Amino acid sequence: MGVVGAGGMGSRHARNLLSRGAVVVAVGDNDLERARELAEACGGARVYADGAELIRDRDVEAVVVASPDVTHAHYVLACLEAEKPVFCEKPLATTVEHAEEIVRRELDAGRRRVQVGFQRRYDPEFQALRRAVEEGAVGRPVLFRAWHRNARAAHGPPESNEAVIVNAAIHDLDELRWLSGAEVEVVHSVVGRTVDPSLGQGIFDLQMMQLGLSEGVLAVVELNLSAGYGYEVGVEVVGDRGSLTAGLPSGVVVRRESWCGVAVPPDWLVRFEGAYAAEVASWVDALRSGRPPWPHAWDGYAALRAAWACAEALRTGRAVHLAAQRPPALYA
Ligand code: ISE
Repeated sequence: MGVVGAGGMGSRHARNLLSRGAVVVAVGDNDLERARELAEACGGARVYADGAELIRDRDVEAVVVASPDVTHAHYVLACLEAEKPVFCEKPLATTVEHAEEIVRRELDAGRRRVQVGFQRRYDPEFQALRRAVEEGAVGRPVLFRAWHRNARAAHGPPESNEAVIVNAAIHDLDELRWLSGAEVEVVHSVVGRTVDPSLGQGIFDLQMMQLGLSEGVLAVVELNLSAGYGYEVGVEVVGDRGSLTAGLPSGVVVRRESWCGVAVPPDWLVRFEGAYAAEVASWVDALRSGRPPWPHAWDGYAALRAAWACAEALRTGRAVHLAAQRPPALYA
């Protein structure tokens, strides 16, 4: 295996690869110090400053891409060119055109080689909620109310509101598609006050997305960069016979000093620790058994298309409609 990007996510994925019995033979990062450190931790892997060179290394059979978002499509396309399987952190690409190109390349090859890091799909609580929805526990789902809160802007001041949607809301858009089995048809975004002045002019730390999905399903998503108290991701599914909720604070209840409660995780690495391990384990197992990887490039593309519709809605202040699309048979 080769890992492109030796930051927090790259190191996490590398660790999870090793615990699943995979061998990491190369690490790439333009911060060579960081790459060396991770390579060392992987038992003396080769170090590359250029991810594209790592992908060409003959000993690298499969690649994890965990580099900055804008580089993802470039590396995924290089992997497809080299006919190597690739696990790509979300987003699959930062432009819809690049995501389309990735899908097109897979269709031409007639083979799925890409898995996208939508780790919520591997979280036991979200999986249980999805099973309950499928089993009809609350009847027909009519509304999804999702919240996605970061204590503070996760990667420093964001470049733009679009970058926030493409980096963070993409998870919520994927979650809605996955939980509902429906496609996003119309979006409208409202933005709120900047709580955190360090975010800079014109960057909003609160976005409310209202969505209409196929089958008449509605959704609202709160994306909050400045929740202040910790990291929380959850969803309530309202059906015509009841409602289901996942992601409420849980765990050991502490009572002390006139206070009672449970801890809230500081960030996604803690909250989704198990899901990150499970998605990488599933990818490794898929490679070993020949099973196609999941979630796939079409999922990455469809969530990104919805994300850019949200960005357009935010920019124009108008509702944006998306033409219906059906995934090609390769992604059925
Ligand atoms: C971050 O990049 C992630 O992927 C987290 O899962 C997400 O919750 C956070 O908002 C993103 O910035």
